[in-house]
Amino acid sequence: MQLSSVSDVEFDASLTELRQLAKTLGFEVVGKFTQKRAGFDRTAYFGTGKREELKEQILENQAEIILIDHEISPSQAFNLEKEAGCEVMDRTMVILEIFHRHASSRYARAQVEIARLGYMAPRMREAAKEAGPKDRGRSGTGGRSGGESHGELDRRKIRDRIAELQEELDGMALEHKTQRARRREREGLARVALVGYTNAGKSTLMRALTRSEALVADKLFATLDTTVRALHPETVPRVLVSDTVGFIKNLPHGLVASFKSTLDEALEASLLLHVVDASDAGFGRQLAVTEKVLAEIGAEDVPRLVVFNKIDRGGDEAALRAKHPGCIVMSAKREGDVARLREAIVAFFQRGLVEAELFLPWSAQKLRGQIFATCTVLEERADAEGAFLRVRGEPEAIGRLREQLGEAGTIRARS
Ligand SMILES: Nc1nc2c(ncn2[C@@H]2O[C@H](COP(=O)(O)OP(=O)(O)OP(=O)(O)O)[C@@H](O)[C@H]2O)c(=O)[nH]1
Ligand SMILES: [Mg+2]
Repeated sequence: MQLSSVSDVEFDASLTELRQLAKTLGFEVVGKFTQKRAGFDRTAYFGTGKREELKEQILENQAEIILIDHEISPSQAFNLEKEAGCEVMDRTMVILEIFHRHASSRYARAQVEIARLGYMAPRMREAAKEAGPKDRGRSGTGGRSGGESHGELDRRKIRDRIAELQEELDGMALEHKTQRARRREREGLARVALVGYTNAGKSTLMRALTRSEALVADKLFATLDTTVRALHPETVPRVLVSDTVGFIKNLPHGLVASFKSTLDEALEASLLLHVVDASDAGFGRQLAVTEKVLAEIGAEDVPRLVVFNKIDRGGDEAALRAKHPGCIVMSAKREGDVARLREAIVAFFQRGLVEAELFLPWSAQKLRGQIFATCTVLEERADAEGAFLRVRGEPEAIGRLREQLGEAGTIRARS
């Protein structure tokens, strides 16, 4: 339904996206049904006359599901479903369903389940209220693949389940945090996170930059888990790149909340690569949505590099450069472009580096590996007591080495 506040272009883009979401779920779109209206009908989303038309179109196309490009209330969904005689899924439900299908790790599965339970609870109440005690097997709106019938669970059980999952998640989040802290300790602070709208090409860039096997697919929300890999070929200091879950317009609130911890990865990065699909006519909106979500999770101050990707498929390179100074315009499919991006990343991390001289006594050789992992060694001399190393690295990394070398090591930061 097109509300009067929504332009035609915006409306079309949103419906195209819904079509893509449907495709991701494996649905075949058989018809499109739109209405311009000042507001939603409170009973059943569409107005009475329009609902009659819709019913006809459903019969004609033998449609099995109606996808609504808004989040609608449980009673609207229920009434529309009853009247149209087929299942109704709203945008939120569609997105939750995709997340549900794509979640593979224990962590992502728990996050998605919390969001789904939060969404389903009021809808199941509605269904139970309307259906009466006889029809208890019904799982409510869009309960298409609920697995075990959540319709059976009463409110309290749902609350308990959410609490239980939350506890499990908190435990895992703590574990992740410890892992991250350990990684930071070991490998330094050079962290880059790929963020951006879903399908922009984040995982493709992850693969190209780290030569890893990240999952790439022409689907929305192919990636739900954060993965971390080192930039390849390796640099000194090692730069770690993480791939994150994509964003979308009207990301369901439950998902924003439950994926926050996954996105902590982005928060802890020193640099965000904001990947944008330059070939998409609606990239401006996608860019804005991503910025908004980044602000919501508190990452608005992390330095970022805007990467306009898929330029091989179209887009106005000169206009992009003029409008976004300092941006990178590229195609993940071109090796030369990926190399340029890599250079830009490395340059970012080398900006703040300092040179220092460091004395490593023969008794402290076990620190040698750490020095080579976190700094570039520019020169090395040895004498009877140990080795002198002239190194370049992050001030923090050098500070850490200084602490560990203690009295024995002499370090003079030259900046
Ligand atoms: N032509 C072209 N296609 C690209 C480019 N980069 C990525 N793609 C394609 O775009 C699709 C989506 O790529 P992904 O890397 O999975 O996108 P993503 O941002 O990780 O998406 P989500 O994980 O769903 O958020 C895939 O079919 C890629 O092959 C590019 O520079 N040019
Ligand atoms: Mg991905």
